[in-house]
Amino acid sequence: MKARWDIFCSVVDNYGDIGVTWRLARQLVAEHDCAVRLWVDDLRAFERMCPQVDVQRAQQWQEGVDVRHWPAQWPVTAAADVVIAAFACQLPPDYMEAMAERERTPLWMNLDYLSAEDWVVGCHGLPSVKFKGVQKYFFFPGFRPGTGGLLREAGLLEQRQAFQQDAVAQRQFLQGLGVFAATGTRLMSLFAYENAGLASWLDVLAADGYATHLLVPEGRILGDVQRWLGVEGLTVGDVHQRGALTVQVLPFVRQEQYDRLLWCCDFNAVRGEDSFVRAQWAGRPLLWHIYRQDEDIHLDKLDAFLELYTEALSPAAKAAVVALWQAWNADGDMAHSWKVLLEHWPQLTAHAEKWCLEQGLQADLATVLVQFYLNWI
Ligand code: TRH
Repeated sequence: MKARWDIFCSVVDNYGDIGVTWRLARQLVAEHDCAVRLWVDDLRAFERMCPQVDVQRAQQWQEGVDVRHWPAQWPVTAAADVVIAAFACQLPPDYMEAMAERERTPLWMNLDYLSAEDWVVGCHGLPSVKFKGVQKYFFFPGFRPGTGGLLREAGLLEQRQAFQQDAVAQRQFLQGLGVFAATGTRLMSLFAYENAGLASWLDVLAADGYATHLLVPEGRILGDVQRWLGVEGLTVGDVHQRGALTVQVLPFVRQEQYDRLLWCCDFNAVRGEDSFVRAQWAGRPLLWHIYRQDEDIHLDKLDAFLELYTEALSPAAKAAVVALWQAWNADGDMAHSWKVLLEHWPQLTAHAEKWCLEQGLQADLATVLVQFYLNWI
C-alpha cells in the first residue's frame, strides 16, 4: 500500500507557497511512490506556474498529483497517513478531527520557511503542538546538515550541467521565449519585489562597457523598470535598449521553463524562497531580494545566509557580495556595489558552482521528509 500524503497550501501572497508545495507534491509522487493530495485554496496562483490547471474544478490530476481545491466549506474527508501543513497554515478543524479519529494517528508536520539561521538545526524535527493525541512536528528546510534540506529533484544538477554545456539547446530555449541576445552579451534575469535601488543599478548597467541583456518576467518589479525606461504600458514581449543595456519583458512561465531561464543566465536576481533556491541550483552568481517581514527580522535571515554562502570567498569578494545584497535589500547604493562586485566576477562564478555542488551533496527535502516518516512509523 502506498503511503497517503495530504499537503495543505494556503496562498498568502505571491507564488512561493504554491511553488514549494507543487514541487514537493510532484517529487513525492515521481520519486517516492507516494499517493499525494495537494489542497490549494487559490487555484489561480497555481495556474500561473502550471497553466494546464482548471481553476473551476474541485478535483483534478496533474502530473500524478491529486490536486484539490481547498474549499471554504470543508467536505467530509478521511485523513491521510502523513499530513503536511505548509508554512504554518491552519488545517480545517473537521480535518483535524478526522486525523484524531484515525486508528493510527497520522504524522503531522509543519513545513516551515527556509532560513540559514543557526537555531534551525536545533529545532528541525522537534515536536510542536498536540491535537487530541495527534502530535505535530516542526520540519525546517535548510542549508546545513541536520536540517530538512532543500527541494531538489533527482538528477537536477546533471540536467542543469548538460543544458549549460549545450549552446544549441540554450539558444533554442531562449528563442522560444523570443530572446535573441547577441553572443558575448551578459545575460541576466530579474525577479524581484518593488525596489527603489533598481534605477541606480540599471544606470550603471546602461553605462557599462560590456553589453547586458536583462530578462524580466512580468511581476512586481515591472513598475520600477517602466519608470526607469520612461515608458508607459510596459508589457510582455517589449524590448528596450538604453546604452549597453537591453531590457526585455518575459511572460511568467512554467516552473521548468523558469529553471531553464536561470540556467541560461550569467547572473540571476531572485526573491522569496523557491526562486532563491532554484538560482542556487543554477550554479551561477545570484542576488536575493528577501521577502520583507515585520520588525526587519528578514535582515537577520539575510545575514545568516550571507555568512554561510560567503564563507569560502576571499575577504574582498565576500565584502562585495555582502554589500550588494544589503544594498538591494535595504535601499543602499546599487551602482557602487555592482561595480565592485564585477571586479570579483571569475571568483564568484566559480564559487556559485562549488556552492551548488556542495549543497547537492546533502539529502534533498523530499527524501528527508520521507525518511522522517519511515523513522516515525
Ligand atoms: O513569489 P515569491 O515572492 O514567494 C514568496 C516567498 O515564498 C516568501 O518566502 C513567502 O513568505 C511569500 O511568498 C508569501 O517568491 P518565490 O518563493 O521565489 O516563488 C516564486 C515561484 O514562482 C517559484 O516557484 C518560481 C515560480 N516562477 C515560475 O514558475 N515562473 C516564472 O516565470 C517565475 C518568475 C517564477
